[in-house]
Amino acid sequence: MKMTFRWYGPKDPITLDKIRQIPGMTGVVTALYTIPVGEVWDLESILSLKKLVNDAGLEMEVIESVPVHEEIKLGSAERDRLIDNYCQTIRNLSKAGVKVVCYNFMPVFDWVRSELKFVTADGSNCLAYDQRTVDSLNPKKQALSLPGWDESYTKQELDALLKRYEDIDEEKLFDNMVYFLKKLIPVCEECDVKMAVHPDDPPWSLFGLPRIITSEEGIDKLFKAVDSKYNGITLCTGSLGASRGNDLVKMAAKYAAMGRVHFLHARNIKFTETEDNRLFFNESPHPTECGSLDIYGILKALHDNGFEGYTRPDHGRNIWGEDGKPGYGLYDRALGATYLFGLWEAISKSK
Ligand code: CS2
Ligand code: MN
Repeated sequence: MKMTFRWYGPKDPITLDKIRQIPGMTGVVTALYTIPVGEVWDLESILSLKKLVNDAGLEMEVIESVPVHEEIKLGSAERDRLIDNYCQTIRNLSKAGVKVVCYNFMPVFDWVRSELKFVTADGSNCLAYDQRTVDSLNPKKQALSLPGWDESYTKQELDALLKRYEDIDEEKLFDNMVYFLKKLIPVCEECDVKMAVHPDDPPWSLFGLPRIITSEEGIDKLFKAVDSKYNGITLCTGSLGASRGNDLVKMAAKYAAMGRVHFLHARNIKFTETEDNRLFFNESPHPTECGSLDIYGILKALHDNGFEGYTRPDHGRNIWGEDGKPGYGLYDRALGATYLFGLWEAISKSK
């Protein structure tokens, strides 16, 4: 396991120097944030980002994310040109020593939460999901915005895009994903870059848009359709874990044994029972004891099944007065990293 930390590039207030001081940290997970979705990431820009990272004593072997253009997800006539661009980006990343690319295949919106600063009992704040609030949102009626979303659309463009998705059900979206990967994976095999799809977060359909990377069934189907080790997953525990039907320990063991887990996002969440049985969870500190997910069991399952990929602490809380990007403050993620690092050492040495 290689411990990494997400870094949002030169504008991130959490600098590379700070990241380097977290025990066990080998590298950062980052991206070129200024290149419009669909355009090729040129080698020169990739190399200058890499230089910044390497000069700080860290590696840049994982990219999160190279976003997939909506035209590819929609399967329109424009997709071939955009897939060619994506392939060229992969070739360029490979020349810079990148080993894993994380991406997602969620239409229009990335992760969805109802609160960005849910205050917990100890005074820290974190991201939370209250089904009642989410059920009341309608992107066709009111403007929605969350950090991490592509905000380059105008209201009209967004409406038009949502309209086009009315014809896309889960089956069509899946076919479009397979079409994309059938062209992309041979390039990845040639240049030794592993694709690691991030599960849908949360793992169910929202606002009438289809979502397909939500469960063991969906992942099995994807692996079968494009059967290559280069077609793998990012095991994001907090994303898949929001659906109580997902047995994460089983999935970790199974997919690690298949050599398909290239990247681990360790995130814990805590469910709260509600009077009306609606779903409510908040993101908790990483240790097993602090949330509802068995982080120890997941790491052990990965270890027992030969996981050798990259790991990063996923979302943390804002603690100690920090006012960081929601999910991406320094302190709680750093605590998470040392916890994960310690767990891994203990699991390794108890063999
Ligand atoms: C991340 C995702 O912040 C997060 O929750 O795990 O935004 C992730 O980067 C993308 O879905 C991957 O493409
Ligand atoms: Mn994640």
